[in-house]
Amino acid sequence: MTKIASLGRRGILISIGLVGVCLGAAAAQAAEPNKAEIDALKQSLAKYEDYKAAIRDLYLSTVGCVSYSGEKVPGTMDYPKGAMGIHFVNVPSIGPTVDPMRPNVLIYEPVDGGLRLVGVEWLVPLTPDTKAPPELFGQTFMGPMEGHYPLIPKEFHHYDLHAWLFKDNPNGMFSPTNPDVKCENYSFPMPEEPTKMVPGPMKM
Ligand SMILES: [Cu+2]
Repeated sequence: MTKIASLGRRGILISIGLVGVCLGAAAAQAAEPNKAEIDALKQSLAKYEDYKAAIRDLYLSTVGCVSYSGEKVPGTMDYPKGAMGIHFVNVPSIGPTVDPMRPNVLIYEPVDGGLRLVGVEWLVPLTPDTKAPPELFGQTFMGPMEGHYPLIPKEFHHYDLHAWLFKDNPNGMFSPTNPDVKCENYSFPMPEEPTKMVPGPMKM
């Protein structure tokens, strides 16, 4: 993996071309998450079903309900058609290490004029010291990629992992988008272009 970082520009371009294939393979090989671990996590986060509790703990809303059309664009993330929902981000917790019990983002779906907690996300910034993509629950983080513009600056190069803990995802608990999460009938829909990949260590 670290070899990729030392490859020339050409190597990086080739690697990016392979990303779609690699992500598919990584998902297929990912270990089954430990059920007890996931249950404990869900239990500790259940208080955030009330979004006001999340805000009091500084998970702040980024307002737009993010979704992707499923369009495949070379050099970008392979996001299946579906939504990522409304991200409530706890900025102070974002750093080089991840706490499995404290995701950096809570994800809400707009439902009947309210907000339903549906998932969580961990974010790890890409730095010159990054040797390999982070892993959690036997899953390798996706990326590295740009920030999800326009709600996050493009310059925020990072890895991320989504977990749909509170709403089933037909594509799997750790798929980045959930086709069953809807942004329609909400005042701030935010359809986004698939996020650009950036060079850096990734798992093949
Ligand atoms: Cu997300």
